Order: sequence, then C-alpha cells, then structure tokens
Amino acid sequence: MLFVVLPAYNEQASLGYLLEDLHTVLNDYSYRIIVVNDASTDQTLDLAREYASRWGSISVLNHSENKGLGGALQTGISHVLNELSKKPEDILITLDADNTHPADRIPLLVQKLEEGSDLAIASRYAPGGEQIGLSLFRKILSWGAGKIMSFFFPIAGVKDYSCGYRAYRVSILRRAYNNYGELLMESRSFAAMVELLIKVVPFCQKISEVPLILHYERKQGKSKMKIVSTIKGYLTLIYRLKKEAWSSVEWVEE
Ligand SMILES: Nc1nc2c(ncn2[C@@H]2O[C@H](COP(=O)(O)OP(=O)(O)O)[C@@H](O)[C@H]2O)c(=O)[nH]1
Ligand SMILES: [Mg+2]
Repeated sequence: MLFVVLPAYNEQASLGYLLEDLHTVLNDYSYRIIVVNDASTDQTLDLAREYASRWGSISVLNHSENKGLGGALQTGISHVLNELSKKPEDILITLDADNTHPADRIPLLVQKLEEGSDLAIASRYAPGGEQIGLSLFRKILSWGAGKIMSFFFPIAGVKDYSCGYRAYRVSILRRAYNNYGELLMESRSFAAMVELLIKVVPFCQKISEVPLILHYERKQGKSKMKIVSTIKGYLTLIYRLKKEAWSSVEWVEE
C-alpha cells in the first residue's frame, strides 16, 4: 500500500493538477492520498474535499492554525503510522502540493524500495535531474544549503537534502518515530525536510536517489519559502543536532 502525504498551504491553483497527475500514475497501485491542509486562506480545503468526495482514495486532514511545513508533515506522517498503515512493507511518499513535482517519479521511487532501499529520494542533483524555471538565486541557495548540510551531516549517496519528494519504507519511519515521537520534526520551517532526513537515516541500511526534473515554471504564485526563517531554521538544526551528537552511519552502497 502506498500512502502519499501532501502538505498544502494555499495551493488552490495547483492542487487539482497534481491530484489528476497522481490519479493517473497511481492507477496500478493500492494507494491513499492524504492532503494536509495547513490553515490555508484560499480554497485549498474545499478543493481537496471536493476531490475526496469524488475519489474515495483521498483523505483530507485540516489544521485550524498554520503549523508550517514541518507541522503539516508531522500530522500526515503520524496519521499514516497511527491510523492507516497496517503492514511494515507499506510505503509513505511525500511531495510538494504545488505541482512542481511530477508524479511520474513515483514508480521509480517504489522500484528502488522494492529493490531493497529503505529510503529513495527524487533528487535534482542525481544524473538526469534538472531544475526548470528556478531563479539563479534559489538554485544557489538550495545548492549551498545542501553543501553545508552534507558537510555537517555526511550521508553517502545523498545529494539532495532539502527536496520534499521522497519515498520511505513505513517500518523505517516507524522506528524513527518510536525513537523521536513528536520531536521527529522539531523544525516547523522548511528545515523540517532536512531534519526528517537526518533523523531517519540512522535507521536505514540503504538509501538511493532517482533523478527529478523540478518543474518550477508550473508554479502558480509565489514560493512559500521564507528565506530568512529557512536559513535560521538550518542554522538552528545544525546547532541542535550536532549537540545531540548525531553521527553519520554506514550502510551498504549499491
Ligand atoms: N503545511 C504547510 N505547508 C506549507 C507551508 N508553506 C509551504 N507549504 C507547503 O510546502 C510545500 C513547499 O512549499 P513551496 O511553496 O512549494 O516551496 P518551494 O517549492 O521551495 O518554493 C508545498 O506543498 C506548500 O504547499 C506552510 O506554512 N504550511
Ligand atoms: Mg515546491
């Protein structure tokens, strides 16, 4: 069973396209899509509920207050672990709800897990990966953030630390969740993506990447990334996790 968690904040203009894309690609799988509406001020919630009433394969969770990307992911992941997933071999996939992450990566991510990876990342920096429509400034920012993170938290084989498009084996996520509980993502900002990666990695034997072509030109409206708070989030994360003496682990390379 595949569980697809979509954190969504003001994605009214994009969510419909993404759900249609997912619906087509996921046709061959048993799946459930979980939209976590993070107190959007637009019609995201109504749109998600409309799709859910049309297709039984969608659940909608709703925050009455905005909890940020980390808060929304935590809600979606806890819900899958506590309420939905019955089998350790289930897979949990996360991706952005802004329709810049094409659903066609899912079969490749799932294949990686079937071949023995515990975590597979759709990576802009894997051979064949690309970023279309992203400003040079944003490219430099995420590349630089990745370099800094890989300096402090080296993870063999991982080039994309911050992309939200990943597939996790549920059993691994459960072990990390049992260890950290609600502290699995203390960051509420975009740094939560990196924090989740760093905290899950010690439970993984094998991690792999598949190439992602990020379609940023499809982005409707502005990015919700607040640059200053994201940078602060990264710095806090480095300080916090280094203090907790996180150390990189070894696993079997492909
Ligand atoms: N839950 C929640 N999700 C958010 C928030 N801000 C952004 N997101 C979601 O996080 C994902 C990444 O944000 P996005 O605007 O796509 O960032 P970018 O692609 O890096 O420019 C999208 O699915 C957003 O809907 C927020 O405050 N709360
Ligand atoms: Mg995005």
